[in-house]
Amino acid sequence: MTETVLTTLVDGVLTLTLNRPEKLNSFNEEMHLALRAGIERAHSDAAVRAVLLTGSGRGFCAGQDLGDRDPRKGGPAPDLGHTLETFYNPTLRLIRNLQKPVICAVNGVAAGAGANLAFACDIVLAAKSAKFIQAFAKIGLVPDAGGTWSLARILGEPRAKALAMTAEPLMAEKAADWGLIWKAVEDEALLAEATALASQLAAGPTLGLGLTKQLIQAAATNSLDEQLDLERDCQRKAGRSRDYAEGVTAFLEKRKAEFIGE
Ligand code: T3D
Repeated sequence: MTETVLTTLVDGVLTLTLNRPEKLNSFNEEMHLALRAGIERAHSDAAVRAVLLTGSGRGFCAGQDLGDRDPRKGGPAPDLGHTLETFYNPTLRLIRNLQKPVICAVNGVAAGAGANLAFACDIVLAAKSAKFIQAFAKIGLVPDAGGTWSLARILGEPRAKALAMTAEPLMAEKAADWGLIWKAVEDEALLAEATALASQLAAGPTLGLGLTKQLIQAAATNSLDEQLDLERDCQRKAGRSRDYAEGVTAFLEKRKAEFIGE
């Protein structure tokens, strides 16, 4: 049977490739579980120092597989709250709580929960031809997978509401201009550029990068006082790491630091 998520680990980069290209990598139950298992591995496996998430074929991810939601098959309406609680929400939380960088390479259309999965990642690169669509309004749903949270926080209410209510596609370059993603790159360059970035981060001071992620995420809800305290605590931890000692030593010895991620 074809794997719904392809997994490789090379030089500390765990690459997870959504792999249902004939359905634009939309989520069925198997792919949900496989993606979650990949992120869980990133949590527990010290050999993983960065994650790269991308998709096979011409799309990144078209959200939930609507073939599995066909009302014409009869029966009671599905409990979509249950599917969010069981599948999307745990994965989103795992990505946000992972103390390692998660890079997303959006290789093509990202629709519905597929778009919002990308926005949950730490650094998002997209092919210039890629577009982000809050497709939910077209089928009578609300944005999920953290979409209302990401869009409102990053873009503010006017743009968040317009994107969510119109389901108008947002092209990658405009998404970058609006600060929703890190950058849009030439289609042919996407995977190489995203892999190079993931490799760079995987060779970095993992503990410090994880703490940096935690700090920036906490800033959205912390007061300045709370944030200053958290920076103090995180810096204390970072200052005790072997990578900090190596970084300073390498600087003083005028050589490149060799971080071990501890
Ligand atoms: O249900 C729950 O558990 C709650 C959670 C919900 C989360 C959600 O994500 S809800 C939103 C679901 N997604 C959508 O509504 C998007 C549906 N797809 C589209 O609107 C379009 O496919 C795209 C705009 C993404 C791309 O359009 P286009 O013209 O480039 O491609 P296409 O021809 O529409 O799609 C190509 C194939 O992929 C096609 O199959 P076929 O006809 O060649 O056999 C199409 O049916 C299939 N496909 C695309 N998206 C989905 C899908 N099949 C199942 N589910 C999909 N979401």
